[in-house]
Amino acid sequence: MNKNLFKISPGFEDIMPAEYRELVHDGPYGKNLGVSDLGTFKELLEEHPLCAGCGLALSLRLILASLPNPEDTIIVGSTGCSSLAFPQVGVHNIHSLFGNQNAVASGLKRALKLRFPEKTKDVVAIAGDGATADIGLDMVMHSWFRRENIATIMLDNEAYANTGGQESGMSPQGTVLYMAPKGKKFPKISLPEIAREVGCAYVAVGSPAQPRPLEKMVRRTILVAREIGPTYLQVFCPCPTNYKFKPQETVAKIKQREKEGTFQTREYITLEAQKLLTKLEEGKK
Ligand SMILES: Cc1ncc(C[n+]2csc(CCOP(=O)(O)OP(=O)(O)O)c2C)c(N)n1
Ligand code: SF4
Ligand SMILES: [Mg+2]
Repeated sequence: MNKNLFKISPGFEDIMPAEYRELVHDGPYGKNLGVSDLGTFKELLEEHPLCAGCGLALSLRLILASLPNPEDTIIVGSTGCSSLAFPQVGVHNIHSLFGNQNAVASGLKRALKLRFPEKTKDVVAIAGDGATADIGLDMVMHSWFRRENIATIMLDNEAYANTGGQESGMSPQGTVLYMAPKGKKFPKISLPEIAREVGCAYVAVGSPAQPRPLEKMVRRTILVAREIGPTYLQVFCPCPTNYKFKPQETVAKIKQREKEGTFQTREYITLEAQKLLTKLEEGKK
């Protein structure tokens, strides 16, 4: 891919910030690195203002390390805890008005296809559960109905975390939060199953407790969106601040929920997507 996108103009080497120089020289662009290589390259996100132990921060780190084509990827984000990290991310990214991420991503992908027909540009909408399953649901669903070539990734912390802990459609039934003191009355929305039913070519649910499977899901989400049509990945990102557990317990929380049967990793793949993935993944071996 085009590594020249990230380079320093001649004569500016000395005055560019050290962080930027490091990113250009030691970043992952054009090197086909992944989560197994973490610790050996300059990461696309190294500092952020999110809480200690934040499942969302951990997931974002793994997602960014899993991008198949970071130099030609554009992420469209939305308001929420993740939007505090995106200004520090070394991939082109756009902040859209809360809930509008899939509408903005659709327009962007179409424009990029027209402007750079010979190039591969991956457009990935990454937003919270409130932005994806509640306030932005109409934009998300209609991008799926229109079969847009975009990947949708939800950072599911099961709450409106950034605004102090309201329940979201993705909070499990009975959840008590700072601003949901009586407990949620309705069950968690089954967005992966809805995505499958409305025609997403690839749908997956993962978590940062399993980095390698999550990496595979991220890559599949993006590669299928590139070639076939809309895809959806839901990443479980427990929030220690609003769910009141210790920062070091995040991964244990995921495992506990898995044991209780209230969190389940899964994949739904259409025949067409499976054929493509078999071809691509066989070719990689
Ligand atoms: C148009 C608009 N409506 C509402 C808000 C207020 N708001 C900011 S963040 C947020 C909740 C975000 O929840 P989620 O998408 O789950 O992200 P999280 O903070 O949990 O990561 C809300 C309602 C806003 N900023 N803009
Ligand atoms: S409030 Fe929760 S989701 Fe937001 S940064 Fe803190 S731990 Fe992460
Ligand atoms: Mg949330």
